[in-house]
Amino acid sequence: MAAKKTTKKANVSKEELLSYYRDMLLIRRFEEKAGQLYGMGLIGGFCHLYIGQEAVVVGLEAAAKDGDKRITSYRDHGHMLACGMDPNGVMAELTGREGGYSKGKGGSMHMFSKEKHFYGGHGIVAAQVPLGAGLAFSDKYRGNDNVTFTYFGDGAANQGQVYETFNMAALWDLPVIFVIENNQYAMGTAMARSTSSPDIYTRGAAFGIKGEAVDGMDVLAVKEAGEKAVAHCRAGKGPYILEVKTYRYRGHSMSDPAKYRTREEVQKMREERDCIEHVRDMLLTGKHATDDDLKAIDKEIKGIVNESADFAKESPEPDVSELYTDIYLEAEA
Ligand SMILES: Cc1ncc(C[n+]2csc(CCOP(=O)(O)OP(=O)(O)O)c2C)c(N)n1
Ligand SMILES: [Mg+2]
Repeated sequence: MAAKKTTKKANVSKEELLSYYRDMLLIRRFEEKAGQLYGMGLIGGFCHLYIGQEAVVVGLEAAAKDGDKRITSYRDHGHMLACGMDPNGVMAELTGREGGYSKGKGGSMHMFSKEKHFYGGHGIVAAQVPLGAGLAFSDKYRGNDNVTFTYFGDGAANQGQVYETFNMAALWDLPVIFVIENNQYAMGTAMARSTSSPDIYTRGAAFGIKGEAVDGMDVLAVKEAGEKAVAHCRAGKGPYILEVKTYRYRGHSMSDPAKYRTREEVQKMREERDCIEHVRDMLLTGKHATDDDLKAIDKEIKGIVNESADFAKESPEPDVSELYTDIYLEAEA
């Protein structure tokens, strides 16, 4: 189960709360729409939705600055939207269309944005972890103060390459934040069946890497922990581990019937711990927004998501000649 509710009396402005609400809602509605398009056969292959985990990326993006990098697994749509990538380009990539971020040739798991410093989208479990350390190495080498957010799951945390990476990141004081999105399951395997210790964040101790666990259903707690980790990295103190306790509401991918957990378990999380409802409550009880204000935001988000779906349906499929492009880097003359 995710960590207990930990929100202290929040020192947060109305504007901040509204922006977190908006950003988390955009991810949720976008993912719901992606699920629908998948059901209609417009999205092929695999599709891993991020519903339930929205507070993780939104909280951490609130702690980031321009120039910081991010890299993650296949469950990546939320990360792309949270760092400001265009919903139209993301949705069109999901449907394999020319207007997509990889011109329709990459799909859900292979999208990148140089402009937003988003380095994918990786289908091989934990492959992004050494790559993330490499990105951080490049910043250290260049002598700037950027940090790299390297996201991976509780299942990925059991991969050997994670520990090879921890060693190098600590040895070279790389400015990388290892964000373990602990959503309690790796495909159909509950964490207790695969992982020897429930506290994954302690696994950096052998390498001298500081770590902490955070309530991932609370966007403010995530942001606060993110700011601490970022300050550590920017000060040149090396890597930091954040184990963010979260929960995915949907199956592992769209083809997962999720028979390994009860409906009641999912329902309980939705009803008692939902990250969007939590901010909604704060906005209403703090009188920062009225029901009508929130309805207007909901409407605006729905409009953005519907537009992205229309764009994704209307954009043409890539031309056959595109099979031969973007394979090798063209040498400059
Ligand atoms: C090296 C490798 N082994 C196995 C798989 C199959 N696989 C895909 S996702 C996954 C589970 C990963 O779970 P976790 O790291 O907790 O991430 P989550 O899906 O929960 O976000 C597995 C075993 C793979 N893609 N790559
Ligand atoms: Mg997991």
